[in-house]
Amino acid sequence: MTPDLPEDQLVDLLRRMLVIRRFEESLIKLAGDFDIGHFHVYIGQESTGVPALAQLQEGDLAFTTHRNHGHLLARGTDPAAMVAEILGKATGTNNGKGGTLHIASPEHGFPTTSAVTGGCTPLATGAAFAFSRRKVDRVSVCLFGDGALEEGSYHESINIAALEALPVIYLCENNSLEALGQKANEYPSSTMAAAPLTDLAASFKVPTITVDGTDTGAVHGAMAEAIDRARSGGGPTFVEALTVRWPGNRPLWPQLATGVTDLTYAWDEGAIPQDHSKWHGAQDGVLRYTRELVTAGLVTTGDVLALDGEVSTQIEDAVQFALDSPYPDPESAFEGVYA
Ligand SMILES: Cc1ncc(C[n+]2csc(CCOP(=O)(O)OP(=O)(O)O)c2C)c(N)n1
Ligand SMILES: [Mg+2]
Repeated sequence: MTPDLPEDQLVDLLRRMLVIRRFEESLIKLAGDFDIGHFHVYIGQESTGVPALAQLQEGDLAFTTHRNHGHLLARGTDPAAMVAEILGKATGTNNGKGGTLHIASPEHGFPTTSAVTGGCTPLATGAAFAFSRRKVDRVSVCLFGDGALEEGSYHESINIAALEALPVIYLCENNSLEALGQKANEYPSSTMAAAPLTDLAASFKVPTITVDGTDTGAVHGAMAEAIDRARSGGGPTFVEALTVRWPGNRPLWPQLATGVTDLTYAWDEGAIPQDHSKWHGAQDGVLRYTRELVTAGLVTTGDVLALDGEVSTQIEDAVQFALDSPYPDPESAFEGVYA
């Protein structure tokens, strides 16, 4: 379903999802020519991060993970500065010193990225603690994968959040739907004794909501409820968004396993190839949301292709900007170092 929002905002959500999709596809291609270190892409979870984060207000904070690119882009961080950062260029969000795993954009509400699994839970909870003590009307969103629930920091954090009724939302992006545990040559996710995962919040008396992470409207509604509870002094909420891992995210390094996304698959079922037909037909949240907007008559197929063209040009320009940018001066190596 589509979120309960005015038409221009519905189209803006699609634009943000396409920015993420084209950004990540470009990055995978770029990584063939550059050693950017180990990186993770957000393909397959755009329909969770975008409706969840686009409704935050200025001053609200979000704490992300190794799979951070989509979260930062969802709140409007400049893709050009992000590609530059990932390539280690001086024009990057963090002057090329952070790389993919440590992108920060305080002006977009991301004070830091912790790529340590479970690292974001104390950070997000601490920010909410500060909001609560200083009595400021702000919320903190903790974004993490199902794997973070294996870490002790999660349990300590949610306990304090529950006791103190902190304005924090724990958004667990559970992408293990089809592959619980680690398979040979695949990237690990979680192996939990607890099931359902919401038990790990309910036991702390924290309200929980489970949604289909490919359902933009459902994610938007769940987050609206959670944000409202946090802002009105009702304390934390645990939202679990279920997705399957994108086939290109199953190997240790991302691969364009399903090719560059062809948006015509959203309205022309006959065009969907046999390979990965389940992904294109039912599991890709971006195609699902596009299909919903077209079916509801909110956009035409021509509008979608025009929007995608604009976004693709924006991302091509971002990549070119990063490639043309200089590396930092060696003299700057000790700037921003605290000892
Ligand atoms: C403390 C810690 N242990 C191990 C890793 C290596 N690691 C990086 S991502 C990852 C899997 C995380 O799974 P999940 O949190 O479900 O996120 P997903 O990759 O599925 O989005 C692991 C184990 C790490 N970054 N930090
Ligand atoms: Mg996972």
